[in-house]
Amino acid sequence: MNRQDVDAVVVGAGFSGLYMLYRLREAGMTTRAFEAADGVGGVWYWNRYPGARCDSESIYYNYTFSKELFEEWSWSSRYPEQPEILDYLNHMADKFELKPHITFNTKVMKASFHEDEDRWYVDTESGEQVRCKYFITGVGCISAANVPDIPGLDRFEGEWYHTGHWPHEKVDFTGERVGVVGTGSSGIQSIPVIAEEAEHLSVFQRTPQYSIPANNYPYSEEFKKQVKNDYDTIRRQMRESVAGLKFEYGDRCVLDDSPEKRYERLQDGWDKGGWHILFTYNDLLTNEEGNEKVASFVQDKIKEIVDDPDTAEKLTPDHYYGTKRAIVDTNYFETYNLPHVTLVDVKESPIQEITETGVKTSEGEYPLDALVFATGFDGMTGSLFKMDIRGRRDLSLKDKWKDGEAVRTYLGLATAEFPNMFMLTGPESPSVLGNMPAAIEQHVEWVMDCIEDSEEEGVSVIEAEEEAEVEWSAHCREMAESTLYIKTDSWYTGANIEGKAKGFPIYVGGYGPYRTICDEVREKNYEGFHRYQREEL
Ligand code: NA7
Repeated sequence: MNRQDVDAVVVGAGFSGLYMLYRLREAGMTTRAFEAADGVGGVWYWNRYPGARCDSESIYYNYTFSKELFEEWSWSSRYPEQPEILDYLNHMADKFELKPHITFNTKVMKASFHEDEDRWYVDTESGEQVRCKYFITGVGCISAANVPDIPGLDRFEGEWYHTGHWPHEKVDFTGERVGVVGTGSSGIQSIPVIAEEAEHLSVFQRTPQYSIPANNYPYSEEFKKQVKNDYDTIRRQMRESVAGLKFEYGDRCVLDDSPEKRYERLQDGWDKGGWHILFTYNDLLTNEEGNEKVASFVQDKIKEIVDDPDTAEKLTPDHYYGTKRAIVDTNYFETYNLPHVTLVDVKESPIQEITETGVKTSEGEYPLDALVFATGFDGMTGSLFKMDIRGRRDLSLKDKWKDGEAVRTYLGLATAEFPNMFMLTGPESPSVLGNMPAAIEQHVEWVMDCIEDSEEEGVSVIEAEEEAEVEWSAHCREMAESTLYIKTDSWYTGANIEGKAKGFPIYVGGYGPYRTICDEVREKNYEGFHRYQREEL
């Protein structure tokens, strides 16, 4: 077999894979990068559904490693839309001439560590094999699409789509009866836009969600100029804050305020839009009574917006606010006031099957020309498990992390028995609880430092120690258990995927503190990692 030998293989060409590839190449390392799609972008390549946009504010949703890149790019509005993010990532990849170093349309099927050589062997779908020292995954943590196993889908005579695998050509719903299953971020963003076209829209909701108006607006030319002058501040906020953008928790607890003052603050957050409410109080995610007060504010808003009381009741969530990923919308609840939009509560009347012509629930059939699954992803581990990753003694990652509770990593970056493998935005890192590009830059920079330090010191193998990862996992779990996150089913816990064991493989301590921990590990000569030269074996 014709096998290439390189220093590092990177899987994925989204935000994380692109930056990792750039840094490796800057360091003079030989690389291969593989990407399943025929272009860069990662989740932003695939998530092209109507209304797709990011819920981080644009000026934070970019890299800051290059001041020049930051200054030459201008976002058009407060929240970046999918086409603009994709343009940005293409611009970055072109600027740094990364595309010639990426093999597109190619899935990595298998990666196995050969202990006798301390090398990874990476096999692709096209039959190519590459041998490398470092195996780095930039596969995202919410990128393995979940299409629910509803009987009859194969019989459906209309078109069906998953929001995370949207066709490239525009899908025109004009004059069609459309069904949307799922009301997470993707459903909530796409429902108002689909409703503008469809003749009739039926929304199949399993769990109602809190959502806050985005209050989106175009950036003025003056603001765009000002942002370029604020590079240092924005970079610092992204690196040091708790969630990788401008927000910091203040010193106020929910119950510190009188009901009137609390209403005033929450109303202010509601008017500003986006994630403001989430950061108004510092104990929102730890204090049940406080959380209920904030939840009740949003519940009342839903009932004010939605005209029909029965529909409003069905749209009103009863879980703790903020414990599912906070959603930001444009006209979501207002859409249910349109005469051609119907809400179907599938907890009350479950979907029984999909027929040739629609969706059948226990209460009857909804005739449909098109069906959209906005049913999310097998989060955290799904995209890693799509590859057959094997460490020492042919141990598969899937077997090592057999169920949710068994996910074990050290810092979310590495896992014992899988030497020289690094995961960008891996399970048990804090990345999904904030602004991803900020988490990604930190991960890539730490991994690059680690590789360069090792190369300089002549260390050929670096592997998380079992003890360190047991401790890190226990720490992550303990911290999660002190919050309300674990009291709500979500893709964070794995509860959205049938048969997946529940856990909470996320570090909830925040980006800033996590960065400090990672830096300390490096300062202590990679404490918790076993590093050696092959000769020592
Ligand atoms: P999410 O947030 O996981 O939302 C998926 C939605 O689909 C959610 O409402 C689910 O209900 C629903 N769902 C999942 N399976 C089913 C079945 N079988 N029947 C009915 N409804 C179902 O995914 P998104 O794509 O919206 O967003 C993912 C992330 O991307 C988001 O958090 C942002 O970070 C960006 P459930 O709540 O599980 O009862």
